Amino acid sequence: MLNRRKFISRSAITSLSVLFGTQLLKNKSYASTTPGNGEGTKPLVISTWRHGIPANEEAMRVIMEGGRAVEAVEAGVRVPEGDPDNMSVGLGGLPDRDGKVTLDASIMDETGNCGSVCFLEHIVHPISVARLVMDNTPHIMLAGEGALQFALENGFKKENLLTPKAKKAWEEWKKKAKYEPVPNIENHDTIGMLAIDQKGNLSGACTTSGLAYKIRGRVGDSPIIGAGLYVDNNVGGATATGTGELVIRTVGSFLIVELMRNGYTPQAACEEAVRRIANANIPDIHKHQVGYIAVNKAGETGAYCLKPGFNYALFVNGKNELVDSDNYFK
Ligand code: SD4
Repeated sequence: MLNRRKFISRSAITSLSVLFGTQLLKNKSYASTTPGNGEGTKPLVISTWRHGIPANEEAMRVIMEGGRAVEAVEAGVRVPEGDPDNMSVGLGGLPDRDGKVTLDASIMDETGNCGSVCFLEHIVHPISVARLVMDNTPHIMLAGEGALQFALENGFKKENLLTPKAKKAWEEWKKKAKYEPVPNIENHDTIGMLAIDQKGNLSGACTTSGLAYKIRGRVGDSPIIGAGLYVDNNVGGATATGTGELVIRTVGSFLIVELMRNGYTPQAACEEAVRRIANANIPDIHKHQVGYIAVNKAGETGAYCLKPGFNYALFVNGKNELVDSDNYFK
């Protein structure tokens, strides 16, 4: 039980942070200059990178047929997962430095339920395994061998995910990189997706083969609830792409949702989360990319990234378009 002194000091801290938060909101540099799509239109699907366009298409089809947002995001991100030409998600993803494809994925629904898998091998659709963890177990995250065993017990097929194209890229990398891990590989991109269905409910999904040529066993932000993905149906959702280590250490997606809870627009919240990373004294920060997308309960969207090059797909009002994100390092 809290004693009185502890209670008072905790209340003081809470009041200070509330005051500080209010002050941040009044401070112009923390207010958004980019209003997202501003319209707040629903239903809506938003997802990271160009592969978000066909993924959004599938997610919106599910929503228009009356499906739940959680069903839509699962169906949507399965599109790039199953595409052998997509070298950053599921089948055909670039391997770790030992030539093994290891996958991370997470999903979160409108009730706050969530599930994830990490360091999973041989399964084309890790997002569907994450959904089963969420729906059919008392747990949230399954890892490696155990996640694979669970998938196989539930009817998933064991497959070779290393396509000839990804194997060739890995062999080339080994020659030049002399087997050194690298912090970030351009064009190696996760799909994070957020959707609002016809009932106005929010869900999200995030799936990736992680950083290319990572050390075996490395897990990124994508399967970590609060880092790579977070959804609160009363507030909004956020998801991340880029160097997962930077997202994990700043708990990026949870931060964005909490900022929105405190009155930030999705755009201002994404900007603040990127600013935290930019100001965190990270060596060689300019070598890294992190991109966030967010949506609030009203259907307003936002996106922001560290450096130029991040884009996202937004499907709203019958139009599914690729949008360039604004960035911190100009
Ligand atoms: C990770 N965030 O594993 C993922 C990788 C990624 O652009 O998104 N790369 O850290």
